[in-house]
Amino acid sequence: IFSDVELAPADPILGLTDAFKADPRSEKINLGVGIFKDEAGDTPVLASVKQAEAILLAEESSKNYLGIDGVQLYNKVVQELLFGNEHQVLKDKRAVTAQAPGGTGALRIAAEFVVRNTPSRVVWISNPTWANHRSVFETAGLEVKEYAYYDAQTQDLDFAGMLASLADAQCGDLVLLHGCCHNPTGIDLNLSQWQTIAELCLEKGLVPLFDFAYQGFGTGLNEDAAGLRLLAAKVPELLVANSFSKNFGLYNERIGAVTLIADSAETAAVAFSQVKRTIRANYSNPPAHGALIVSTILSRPELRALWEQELTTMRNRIAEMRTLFVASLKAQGVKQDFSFIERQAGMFSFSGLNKQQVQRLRDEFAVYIVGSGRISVAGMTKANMDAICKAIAAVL
Ligand code: PLP
Ligand code: TYF
Repeated sequence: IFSDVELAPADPILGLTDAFKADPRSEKINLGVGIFKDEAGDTPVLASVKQAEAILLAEESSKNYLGIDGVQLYNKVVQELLFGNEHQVLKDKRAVTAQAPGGTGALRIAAEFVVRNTPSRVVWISNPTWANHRSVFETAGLEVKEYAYYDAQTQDLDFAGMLASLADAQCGDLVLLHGCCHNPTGIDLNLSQWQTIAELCLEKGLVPLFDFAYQGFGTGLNEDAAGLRLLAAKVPELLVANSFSKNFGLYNERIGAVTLIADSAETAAVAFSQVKRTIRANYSNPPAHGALIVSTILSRPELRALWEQELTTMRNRIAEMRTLFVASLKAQGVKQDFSFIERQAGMFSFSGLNKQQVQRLRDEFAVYIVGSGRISVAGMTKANMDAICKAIAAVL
């Protein structure tokens, strides 16, 4: 039965890492995959995580199964991080949360829950978006449609185009929205645009599905959640898939959560029973370690303060690299205006470099970026910046 299986195409981002690893050139630079690197080019375990792990090592007394929805304290602190302590949806108990294996696992559970339990079959994703969205949703049985998002001419948001696309969405359709730090463009909605999207969802009966993978990487933990909190206050039904891979540096622990908001506490509780059924049919119950780390940090004030400080350091380093990147391109004699890079938020910058230029960067300069022209600014350091900008200046 296996002899006729066709070879799968490589993941456009993770496949790039494989190619990078196989490259023998010592001067090679990987600005492909979205992984935070410090000034030394390392991705270390956060000090707050190490301290939480020390506590767990001393105090953990059993490896018994978790419940289907994971660590209870974790699910509570996740809700508070997403919505703040005072949000009406929490007071009304309209939000239910289940621990999930990463943001990807959360997206998959959310999608499969919708397909199995509701009449909705369509999800709208931005063009462009994270490469895995389409395949996660299609594998779960959703039909994927695209809304306009990026204007290549202005290198800015195409909000009019976004609204025009979503005018074709039907009642019950899901709309995937990046909570902040849009991947790959780094361009987010402002508050008045979030307000317009909230009104559109309300008017047409669209259900927002937030992908929230970078909380704290844009402006701050609360600022980055403003769009989510605004929509949650306006629309009756909403889903969130959040990830702690980036903001806790817990990439390989696979820790995230799926949160459902219904129009009443009763409906939310019934829906949650089906979310749990979906989880059970996939992996029975989640692994504990990542959830225990996050809940330990978020529930202890001194650890939480340390983590927030570490998150701020990560965010500030990326912002500093954006400024240096723009200045260094200028210093290399690049005449084109790259100031938009400083207006973008999060790990990524959508450079506007075309496929040919991306290929030359890789072939001639061993600088790896994603084919769309997306650059992981989080992979830049003061040490590699000149080499990167020289290479870009040469291919422009
Ligand atoms: N969603 C977006 C927009 C991402 O950039 C990522 C990146 O990893 C994910 C989801 C997946 O997160 P995780 O690694 O936690 O599955
Ligand atoms: O976009 C990125 O680079 C990150 C990491 O299949 C990633 O979100 C990339 C591809 C993938 C899983 C994670």
